Amino acid sequence: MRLTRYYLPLLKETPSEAQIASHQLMLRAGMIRQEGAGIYAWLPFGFAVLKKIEQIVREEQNRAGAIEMLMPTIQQAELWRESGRYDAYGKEMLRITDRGDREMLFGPTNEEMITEIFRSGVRSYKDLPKNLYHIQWKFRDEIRPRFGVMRGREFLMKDAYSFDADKASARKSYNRMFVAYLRTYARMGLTAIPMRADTGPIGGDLSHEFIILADTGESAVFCDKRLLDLEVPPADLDFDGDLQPLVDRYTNFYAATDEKHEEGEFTSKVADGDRVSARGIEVGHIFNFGTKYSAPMKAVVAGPDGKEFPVEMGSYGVGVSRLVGAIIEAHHDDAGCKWPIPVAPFHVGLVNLKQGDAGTDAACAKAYEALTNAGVDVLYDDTQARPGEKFARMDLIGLPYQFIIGPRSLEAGKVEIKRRADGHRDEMGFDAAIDMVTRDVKSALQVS
Ligand code: 5CA
Repeated sequence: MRLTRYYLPLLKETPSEAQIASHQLMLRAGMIRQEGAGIYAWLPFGFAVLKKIEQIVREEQNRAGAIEMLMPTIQQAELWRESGRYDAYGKEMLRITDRGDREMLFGPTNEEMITEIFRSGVRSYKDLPKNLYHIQWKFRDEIRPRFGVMRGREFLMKDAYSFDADKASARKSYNRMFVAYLRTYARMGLTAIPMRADTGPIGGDLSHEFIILADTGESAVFCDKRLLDLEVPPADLDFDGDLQPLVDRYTNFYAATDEKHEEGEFTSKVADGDRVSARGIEVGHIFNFGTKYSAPMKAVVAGPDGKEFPVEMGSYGVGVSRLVGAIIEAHHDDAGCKWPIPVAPFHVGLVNLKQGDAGTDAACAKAYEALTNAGVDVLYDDTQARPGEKFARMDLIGLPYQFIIGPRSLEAGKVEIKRRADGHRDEMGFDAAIDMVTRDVKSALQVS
């Protein structure tokens, strides 16, 4: 993509309404635009990141055996009366009436709807287990939307719902999502720690929040430092096997959010030097709530003896749009974003230091073609801006590699490569540079 043809409205000044780095950088780097309190338009650069995150979430859900579908954003109040949550949900629910005065709502979550869908299609325990998910916009009329996409009113969530015949099988479904989540966040360059958590309006007693440690996080959290060093489960893991030992390896360490924190247990279980009390960003939340919805909504199946019983359920959320902010919180510096390769909107920023010069123009065209042919996504700064402005812009938008071509280096038969993550710079021959960047990008995109 040529920058002169792209839509990347950058801001020079830090907007005063943005208090945390990710919100400031998303506005400055032309990723989002506020259209109302907690409501954002996703501009092309931000949308590209959102789609990459969504795709990683999808691949890991599929790997764990969940099946994708799509439910509508608008729901009927009637369904929520069946579960008893219509009144209980309170002012966070955006309630709507249609022209026939029917009560509707913009879905804040989908337990009721998926339970209705399940009960209309499944009759026998033989059809279980099942896990269905979608990636869809939600609306919650938060009292205090803030920090940009971190706490929005309209936000994108992946929500999965599992259905099992008994508690032991439901635990297996829970474990599959637990492990899928560890892989999902790791692929985005994040270390997410599963923590014992409160269940709020979703309900149930078994629940974990997945938390990224960050000073700007909204939750106070407590955990064992050793959790940060655990190995990520591999891609070829057998999701039909027994995942309990793997899950136990994580949950044996102390980790809890504020609401579930037990100071006595924390100090007795965790050595002095390993105690972390910090702030964190909740990027996912998984729940097992038994028959909380299936019993009142009569989502039943027939057992081997023909007798009907309500199914065991769980739900599993990932904050897809929140993750864009969370990744920036984890990967940025004073100059701007530093995108990990798997979620980067483009892999390489190609900088022509003397646009209009026949030599640099031709070398840039050649680099653009070679990288693109090798499957590397390039944003080519082909504007007339001065080098200083081009460098600042590239640092702000944070593409993993900068490929810098100017008359001086060309004369020496070289190009300059800057790695945004650590600022490392290298001068090398044209072909060697293309090879190195291509190799690095390919290996970072390899899923293992
Ligand atoms: N139905 C369940 C799980 S599918 C559920 O709704 N869980 S939740 O309320 O915990 O939300 C799931 C995830 O969505 C959270 O972990 C968080 O990452 C994200 N999320 C929740 N509220 C917001 C919000 N206002 N803005 C952005 N992301 C949010």
